[in-house]
Amino acid sequence: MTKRSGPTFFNCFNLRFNAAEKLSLFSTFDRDGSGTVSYDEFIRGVRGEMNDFRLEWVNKAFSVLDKDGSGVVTTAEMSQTYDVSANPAVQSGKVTPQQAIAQFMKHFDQNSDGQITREEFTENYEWVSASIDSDDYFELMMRNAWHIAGGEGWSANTSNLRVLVKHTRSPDEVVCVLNDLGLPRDPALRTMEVVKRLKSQGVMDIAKIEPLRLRRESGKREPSHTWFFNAIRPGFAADPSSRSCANRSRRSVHR
Ligand SMILES: [Ca+2]
Ligand SMILES: [Ca+2]
Repeated sequence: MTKRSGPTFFNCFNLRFNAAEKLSLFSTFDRDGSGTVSYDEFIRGVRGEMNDFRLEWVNKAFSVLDKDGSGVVTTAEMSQTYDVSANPAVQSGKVTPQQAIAQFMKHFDQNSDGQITREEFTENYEWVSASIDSDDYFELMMRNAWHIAGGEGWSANTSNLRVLVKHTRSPDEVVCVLNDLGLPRDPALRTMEVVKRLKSQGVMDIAKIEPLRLRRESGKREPSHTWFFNAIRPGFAADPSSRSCANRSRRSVHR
């Protein structure tokens, strides 16, 4: 769309604006001031921006990834956080874990310099956010995707590791491991590390632990990056099932 074709565009859709309003609208879409509105600029214009609630979750997730607080996420940091072992392509041997991490990094790394800035990370989630109408669902997706424990009711995290802790003096209890990212693969080392992390979160008198996963509630969608990759954005196929978000019960909608 150009400045000249802009008015025709608005008329086609029965959008009645005066000349000044049309010019103002055009300038809003024409982000780079080139005098034309590209498809991406148009989509981005109608997409809008994330609200503060969601932005806070994006920042929390970025902090989980940026372990040294340098302001950028490196491939090494992503490898420590994002587990590719369940990726079907890795399991079938089509790609190596390193290649899977590199592919995952590309979703965020817009300038392809091998690292992800906070701005790149946020921009990616702007697209994801645009196709999610419930803040609760957005929170649940971020908690599960980046293993941020906690949350209440509908937004309660379901992805973090749960373990059955057997105590020597008190009754057994199920405990959520607050930081379950980057655990060793070796079962013995993994158990030792989980016990260490449980102690650091205040769980004492541990005789033995057994892994548990919360059983899924029937009919409850649990968002993950599998879905995340299909979020609506230019160049990506939309996931029709994501429309069902609108039909779910919700506690609050802040967008
Ligand atoms: Ca870093
Ligand atoms: Ca980058």
